[in-house]
Amino acid sequence: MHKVFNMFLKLIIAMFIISNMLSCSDNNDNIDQEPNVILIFTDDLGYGDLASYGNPTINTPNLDQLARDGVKYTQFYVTSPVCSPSRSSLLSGCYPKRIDLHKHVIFPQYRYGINPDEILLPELFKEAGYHTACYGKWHLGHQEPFLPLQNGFDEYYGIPFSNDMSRKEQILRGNKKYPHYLPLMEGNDTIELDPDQRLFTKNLTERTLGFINKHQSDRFFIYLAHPMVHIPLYVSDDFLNTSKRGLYGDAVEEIDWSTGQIVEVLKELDILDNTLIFFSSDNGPWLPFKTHGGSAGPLRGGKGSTWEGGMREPCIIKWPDNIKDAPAVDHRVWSSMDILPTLARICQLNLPDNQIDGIDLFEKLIQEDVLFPERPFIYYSSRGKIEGVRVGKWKYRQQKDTAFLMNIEEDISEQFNLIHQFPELADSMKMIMNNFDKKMDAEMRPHGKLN
Ligand SMILES: [Ca+2]
Repeated sequence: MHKVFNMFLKLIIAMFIISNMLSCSDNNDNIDQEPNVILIFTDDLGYGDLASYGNPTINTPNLDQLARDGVKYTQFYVTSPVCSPSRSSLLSGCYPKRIDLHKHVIFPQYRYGINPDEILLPELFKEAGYHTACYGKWHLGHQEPFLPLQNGFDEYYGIPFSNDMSRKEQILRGNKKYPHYLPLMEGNDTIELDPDQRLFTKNLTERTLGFINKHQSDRFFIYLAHPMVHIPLYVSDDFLNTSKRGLYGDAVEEIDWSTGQIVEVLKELDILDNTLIFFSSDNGPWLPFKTHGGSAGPLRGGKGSTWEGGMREPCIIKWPDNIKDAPAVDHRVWSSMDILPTLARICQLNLPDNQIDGIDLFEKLIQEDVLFPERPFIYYSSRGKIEGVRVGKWKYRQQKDTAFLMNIEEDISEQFNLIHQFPELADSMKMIMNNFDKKMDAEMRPHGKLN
């Protein structure tokens, strides 16, 4: 048994090292001009919530068009089934545990956040001369050292944590003693408490369009992190009662509208061809909220769980025309941690000195018939506990005393536990998972803390 495991592990490590070496080659032939980048990151949107991912009742024509003009990824993962840890990976390229942000979300009473010493994606863009803006939900710490302006963004407008962490909203839900207000922030200043959430999507879109207009002749990086469709759901009057899927559908459709507006402005300014647009969500749908939560489509589970529904997300990328000749549907496995190093390659940014977990997939992403490097993908629970690993088509998952082994490619809904058929494989994967976690324990860098 031990022999099988050792061989399996050695094979994976060797493949990982080789692929890292390959992806570090210096070929930027396809890039003759560094593109603008817009990352659109929604909140709690499920794998099955867009028409292009099979939703029958939510109309998302603009996102569907983006998927047709670009690439639709079917096996894109985030690193946590909840907000703060997942967001930390997108901007740092690391597993949340490496930067000590794995233990659930940051609540208003907490006094920690992303360590200001971590070098985040916006800092890389800023250093390379890009104009940078963050609009929407931050959730990586709400005291000044942790906020966007101190971490690479020229501009920030939005809320520093989740939209349900609001006194007004909690009172509506019967929680009369809730002491915290939801700040609406402009830069480092709070400009309003418990703001009117019906205007969120619209206002954030206007900010985004304004920034694009202002910097149309330069290069820009925009992180548009919609607070929707996290509960409580709100839409502007134009979208209220307009979808077949109730308020949740209305909110998704307003985000779809927003994306359409952005594409339209880029087109008008004649910079769409040289802009990379990425669209995804921080974690899966919040299922207990029933019709106010989304759908993971064929995937099992949702927000908060390490079943696929919690961590596999819709992902669409509209590539700049000179980089990739889309369209395509891409079934290869990758994650939000790979965004930072891949964008660093495309946009000629210097990588951080600190170790990261994501890898530069540029060379492979622009080709359609090559495999991505085989490497384990690790599933951490909402509270940062190790719960699973995926290697190729196999997923091992352990929750409390129950262990599962699933063939994810043949069993997308995780209905068939094959652990008794392949006990040695399960043992090997469990070992990979636990060894990875030990490595993270040893290499973890501290989060930022107020005295
Ligand atoms: Ca979320």
